[in-house]
Amino acid sequence: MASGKPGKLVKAALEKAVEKVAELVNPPIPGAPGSEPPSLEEPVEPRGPLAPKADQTGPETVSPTGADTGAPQLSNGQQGEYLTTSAGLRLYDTDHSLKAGERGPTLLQDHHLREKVMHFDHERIPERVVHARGYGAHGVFVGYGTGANVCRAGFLANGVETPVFVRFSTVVGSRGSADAVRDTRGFATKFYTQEGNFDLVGNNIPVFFIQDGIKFPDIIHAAKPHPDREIPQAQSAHDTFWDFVSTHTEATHHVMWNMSDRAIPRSYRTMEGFGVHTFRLVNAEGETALAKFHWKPKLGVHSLVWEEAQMINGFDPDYHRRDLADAIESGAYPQWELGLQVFPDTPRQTFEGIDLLDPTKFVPEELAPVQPVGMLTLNRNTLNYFAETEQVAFHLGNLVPGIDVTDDPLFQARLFSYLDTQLTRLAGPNFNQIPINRPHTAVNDMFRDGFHQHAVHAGVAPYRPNTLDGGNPFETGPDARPFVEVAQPLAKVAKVRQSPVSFADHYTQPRLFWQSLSPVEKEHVVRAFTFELGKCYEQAIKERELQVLANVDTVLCQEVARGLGLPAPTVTGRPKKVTPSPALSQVGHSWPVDGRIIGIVVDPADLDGVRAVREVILAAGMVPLLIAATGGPLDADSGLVAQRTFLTARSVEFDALLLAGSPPPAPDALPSPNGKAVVDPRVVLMVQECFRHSKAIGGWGNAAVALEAAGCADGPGVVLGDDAASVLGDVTKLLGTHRVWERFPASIS
Ligand code: HDE
Repeated sequence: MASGKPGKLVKAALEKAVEKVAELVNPPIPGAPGSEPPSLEEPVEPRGPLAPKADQTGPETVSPTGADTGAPQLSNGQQGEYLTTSAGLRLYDTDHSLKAGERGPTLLQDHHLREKVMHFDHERIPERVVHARGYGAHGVFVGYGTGANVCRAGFLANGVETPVFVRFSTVVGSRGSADAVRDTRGFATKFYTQEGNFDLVGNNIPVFFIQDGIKFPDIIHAAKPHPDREIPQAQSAHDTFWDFVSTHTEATHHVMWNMSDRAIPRSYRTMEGFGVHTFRLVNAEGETALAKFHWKPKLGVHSLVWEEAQMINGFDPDYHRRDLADAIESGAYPQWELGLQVFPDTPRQTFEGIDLLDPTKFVPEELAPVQPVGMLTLNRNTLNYFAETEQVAFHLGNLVPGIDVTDDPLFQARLFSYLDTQLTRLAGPNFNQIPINRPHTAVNDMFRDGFHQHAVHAGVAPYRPNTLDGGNPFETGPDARPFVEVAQPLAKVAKVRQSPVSFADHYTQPRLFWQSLSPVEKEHVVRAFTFELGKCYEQAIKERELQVLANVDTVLCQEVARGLGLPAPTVTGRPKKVTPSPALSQVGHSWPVDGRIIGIVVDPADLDGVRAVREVILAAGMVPLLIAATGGPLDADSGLVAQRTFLTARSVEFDALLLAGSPPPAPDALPSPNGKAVVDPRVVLMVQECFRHSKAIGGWGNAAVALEAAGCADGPGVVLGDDAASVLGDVTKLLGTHRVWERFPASIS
């Protein structure tokens, strides 16, 4: 049948091809809510649930007792075309309750109304008592085999791939609090190994506030909002926090890190992770070693600046979770190398004079290098936040053969707490049967019953020894790699409520940390202390903390005292000399730029330049966001679309800013005070903020006009040129070093 018009199939194929081409020109910016764009009208044709987005998967479909069910990934989700009750009964109406007449009272008989509202009433569970605000993703860990000489854990063997789930978090804030607050970040990893789940529940700071778990309720009560007014939310800049840490000086080291740039990470992807405690490792020969776990991000360690962080908390409270999800969706999979610092397992359990059982101390990498043992890649977003990220339950007692605990008193208390807390949070003892927590290996624990029992156990004899169930389950013999605690000899001791003398030095390592920072990082620490103490009401608390700082470093104390308008006290102890650890500084390196976001202020006169630059940015694995006076297509045929407008864009969303010109004030701009603005004031503000936050800025065409209007025409990290491509090249190099710190030379040396 020869006809001039294309047939239905050909037409569909053509449309698909056009879509594909459009996608290549305009790859989707991550973050679309679903896998298909919605129709304009409400659909009426019954169909099954939509497939998830390509970057999303749920937990693997193993049974509550670890068997591979072979079930399709989505078998745990909604099924079928039709609305049903939770018992599978199809419903014809879910919008009207059953009433005695149109205007009559609702009938108790309405089982659907009661079930729907009953379930809704109980949708919330208690948030975590700490680390309530968090975000998770799935990934894979691949062992290098290099850890085998010290650790026999199977997942560290060469080439072994282990599925993992990672949850990042802040500590202090509630579940709905903002991401970019000044706080320690949690970095908790569940490895679903063939020998059972191993949970590495660490932080992005290598030391902790307290040396003994019995103090945990105290530090957390002090850091959480004041109990009378329940303010402030998710921050330490208040009296109770500083009251506690200024009196409890073993917190000083952790406080130093919290006042540093480490506590305001640019992204979860640019954070280090630390197991904090010393672990005891065992190799195949049964030899033991002490070790600390480290996660090293492939993108380097990179932070926000404080003003930027505060703005982000208003403009985009979901900044870190959005960043992680978008990076994974766009294929910029974040990676961390797992590393070990290994120490001989001596009876004193010290290394170079550092007590390895004291969690307020770390071992500088210059003394014990971090040896890489494997690579973590996060490559899948969750299907459902609640089912996965909220219900995941980590536990330090989830250990595998080859990894054992030490007597660090913080570690010991945690071994109790993580199990205990789930009883309330996840309502009962069966939380390991929740899909995200299920091991990927056989479970035969003889635990029975309890709330939310998912397993359906056969047999009559859940006890040992038994003969009625054929003796099952059996204990594992020594040849089959059971978990055996290291038979650590104990000294002749008395029962005491005391810490070892070595735990009493609270200042040497905080000084080491301070002295290892670059001038600009020191300046940030000074400002953070001054900000936080400046927010306290009580003079006595400020003075007490200044005394603590005097014992850390004179310059630090003097600078903070000056900002607070208080006299600087003098040192009371005898400070020990320290050797700085250059590895602690975040400044002075160059890193990959994957997933970094570049804002491009569009000039309609130079769409070719914009398109060319955009393509290079995409090819480099970064994300270009086009900013124009109004949203939508930039012209009829270029295929370019503005993702942000002058109204919706704000500098904090970008790592660098490019100006393709100097757009005049758009119709929705507020008039300038003198009525003479030549550049849109929102663009001027974006330039000024990027400049203040030490971000790279590039421009071509008549971009100089906007830079002049912003008062930022020159200075380090401002690149002006005629050729868009070479401007972008220079800006990309600057991005590799994270910030243009030279722009504002530090006053502290
Ligand atoms: Fe935790 N901690 N912690 N903690 N912690 C919890 O467990 C606790 C400590 C850390 O994403 C809770 O399931 C005590 C150090 C992370 O789900 C709770 C002590 C480090 C997470 C608990 C500590 C951490 C938690 C709250 C002192 C770094 C989030 C909900 C002995 C090495 C895990 C939960 C997630 C969560 C108790 C000290 C890291 C209450 C008693 C040190 C990353 O069990």
